[in-house]
Amino acid sequence: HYSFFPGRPRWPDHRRDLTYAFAPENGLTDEVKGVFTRAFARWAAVTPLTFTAVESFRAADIRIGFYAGDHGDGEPFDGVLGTLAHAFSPPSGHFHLDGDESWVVTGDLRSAPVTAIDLESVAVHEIGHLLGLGHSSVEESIMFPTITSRTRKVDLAVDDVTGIQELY
Ligand code: TQI
Ligand code: ZN
Ligand code: ZN
Repeated sequence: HYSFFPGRPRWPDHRRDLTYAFAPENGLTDEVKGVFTRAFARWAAVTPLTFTAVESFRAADIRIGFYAGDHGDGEPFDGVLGTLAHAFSPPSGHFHLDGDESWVVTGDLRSAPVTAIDLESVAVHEIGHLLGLGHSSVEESIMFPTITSRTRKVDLAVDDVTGIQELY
């Protein structure tokens, strides 16, 4: 079953059209950016929320960046595997991914390194957190707190949709 963060934080009614931007220093390719666009679209399809990419990192509601190790927010990343990414509850908008992971953007996961992690799967999960969902006890849920390397899980389960629709 889905859960919310303590105090049930969410983006307020007057902030339904959210913007996102990528840390300029990451110099991400359009292919990588497209993974996030697809991940946002999965949540937009089941909520009144919209997500629009903007150029200004400073001005964006949701700020996405890849960082290795200590990156200044008191929650350092830990190298390969372990913590893969973290996102903070609304209305923080901080979405950080561990730059030391072997992120898989496209192609065959089976031929990827054993430690490879599917980027879109993690993005869909972290966006759930950014919107106010905690973890779920339902194994099929995107918000279930386990991910296996070289596995792709990107479709929202009924439990995810029920949870997010209770919030928005
Ligand atoms: N990052 C944790 C996560 O996103 C960070 C975290 C731990 C957390 N406890 C939390 C975030 C409580 C919000 C609330 O869950 S992670 C998974 C999953 C991670 C884990 O790197 O461990 C995914 C990132 F669900 F598979 F465990 C992505 Cl999909
Ligand atoms: Zn961080
Ligand atoms: Zn999580």
